[in-house]
Amino acid sequence: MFRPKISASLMCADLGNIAAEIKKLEKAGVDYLHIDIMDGHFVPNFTFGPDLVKKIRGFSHLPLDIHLMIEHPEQYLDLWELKKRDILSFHIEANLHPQRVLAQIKTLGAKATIALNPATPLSTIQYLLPELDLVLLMTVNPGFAGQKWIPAVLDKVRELKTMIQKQNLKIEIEVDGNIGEHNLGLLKKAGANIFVGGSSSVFASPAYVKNTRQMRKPR
Ligand code: S6P
Ligand code: MG
Repeated sequence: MFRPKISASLMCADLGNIAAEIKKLEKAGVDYLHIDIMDGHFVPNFTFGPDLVKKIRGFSHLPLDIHLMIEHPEQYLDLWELKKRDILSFHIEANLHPQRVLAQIKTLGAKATIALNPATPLSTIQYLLPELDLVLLMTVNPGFAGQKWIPAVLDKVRELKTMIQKQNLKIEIEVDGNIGEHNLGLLKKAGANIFVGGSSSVFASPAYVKNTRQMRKPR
């Protein structure tokens, strides 16, 4: 049976109590901790860095889903002490030699993932599909939590799923940005299987167990 994977976006957690928050997320049964890394250039905001990521590893067994929203991602791949089940994504808009970066991520042991902004066409990754473990489709323009999703991405998810099936590949599709009750069913039907839970879902109230269960509800 299809089981949606939930990646909880730590940017939306109570950062003053991050260890306790992560324990709550573990109890809620999320599959990944989604960690947004921003550099103030690729996106107009800053978030976490490698020291905090190291600390998080110290108090959670969950795999990390590290989303690099930075320029020159190729220079910062080995900062995260990647483990086998981790996801490491970088933006196609931020790199000119993606095959090289994907191969490096695989060597470091994580799932090789490319992220696309809402306006970036799928043709940019057409020739990369065989190198990919996962594609992260942004449903908002990256940089901030609490935005409204861009429904045009729904067609993009559908189109990507078709491209993957045509080539008989096993690539997961993750969606990120304002994922919640209003669009989960649509995105799931379109072909997504990993859902980033932020202020619109997992963190919408303090009841993380209930909120996560709600995201997994068959629809
Ligand atoms: C946005 C970032 C996302 C957010 C997430 C927050 O730049 O990549 O991962 O943290 O979208 O969730 P929400 O429900 O507030 O959009
Ligand atoms: Mg993200």
